[in-house]
Amino acid sequence: MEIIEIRTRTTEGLGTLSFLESKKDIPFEIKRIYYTYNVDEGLQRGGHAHKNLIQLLFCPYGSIEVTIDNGFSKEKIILDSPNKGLIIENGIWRNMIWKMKNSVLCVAASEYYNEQDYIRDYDEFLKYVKEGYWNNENKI
Ligand code: T46
Repeated sequence: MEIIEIRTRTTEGLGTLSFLESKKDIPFEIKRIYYTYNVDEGLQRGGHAHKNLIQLLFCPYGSIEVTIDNGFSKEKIILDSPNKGLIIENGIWRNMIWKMKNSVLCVAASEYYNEQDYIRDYDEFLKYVKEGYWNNENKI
């Protein structure tokens, strides 16, 4: 897990622009972008880990609490600023709670969508962790 500050330029009187580049600001090539919106306050999404996928999460509008869990410990991160990014490696269980209605969650992903890459059962996730599937390299 890594929290990054997304590069940002403010032009006087014209607002602010944030940007990031593959392999410069984040440690992977972006193969996919997706975003989640129209979500009511208090709703929770996620509840899965990825076998191989690495992602950057950021919230350009609103406030979203992300809980990450490596099978040993959990940590909560609030994405509440457009220039704050959270890199989540593979082998990490995640949940996201919408702290503000209509908050937008944007994700840059290292791989194309592949349902086979998901672990959606928590006990199965713990089994992968205990068997050393990720060699414990991705501990929080
Ligand atoms: C993650 C968190 C942060 C696709 O068809 N293509 C896609 O690229 C994605 C991401 C999803 N889907 C389908 C799969 C489901 O039928 O869209 C539906 C909703 O996906 P899911 O329930 O997995 O959404 P979240 O918000 O729980 O999780 C998503 C990502 O799936 C996941 O990788 O890390 O956002």
